[in-house]
Amino acid sequence: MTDRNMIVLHQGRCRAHPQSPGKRQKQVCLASRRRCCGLAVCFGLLCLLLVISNIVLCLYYINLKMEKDVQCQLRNQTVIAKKYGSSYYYILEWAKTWSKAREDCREKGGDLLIINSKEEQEFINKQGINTWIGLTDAEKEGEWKWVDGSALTTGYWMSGEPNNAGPGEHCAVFLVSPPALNSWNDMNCMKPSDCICESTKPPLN
Ligand code: MAN
Ligand code: CA
Repeated sequence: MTDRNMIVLHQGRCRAHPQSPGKRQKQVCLASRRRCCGLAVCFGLLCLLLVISNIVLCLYYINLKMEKDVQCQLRNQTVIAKKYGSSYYYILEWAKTWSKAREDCREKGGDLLIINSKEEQEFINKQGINTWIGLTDAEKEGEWKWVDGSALTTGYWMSGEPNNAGPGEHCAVFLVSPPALNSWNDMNCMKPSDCICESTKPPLN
């Protein structure tokens, strides 16, 4: 006869089977209770395991989502690409140093903006964004050169600029202004500014 044949579970309590002998009944009952407790503990542990795995999965998902958001923001960094004349102009948001701005422009297939005409100067002014331009005198003070290596011929400096006023004022920044034709300042290259890049082809993603 098996244990199962000798006990009856009645309202959660262990009762002897009417046909089982007394002492043996008690032992079987105890064993059965232990087994019940064991099962309850196992079930509890299983539940705990499920809760923990749910928490881990949730955290993993949140983490993934955050990473995705950052990637999206990075991708949205290139705000516009406008065609003007034979060039594309695209704006890199988020202020950065002159060198970093240049690096980011180059990564997208262009370079910092070069202003070759009065019309281009006015076009940039209309964009309403203060921006680094691809002009520097870092090699030799007062000798302004564009990033393509050409020397500056016509400059649209603000009145009194370039004045090399503070340390590291070796990079030109375009400050949106009326009048549109006087908007450049030489500024410390390490200061942050937004930037407009220029390229002959649409910017790379
Ligand atoms: C003032 C002027 C500029 C100079 C900046 C530096 O605006 O003197 O020439 O570049 O300060 O912040
Ligand atoms: Ca200056």
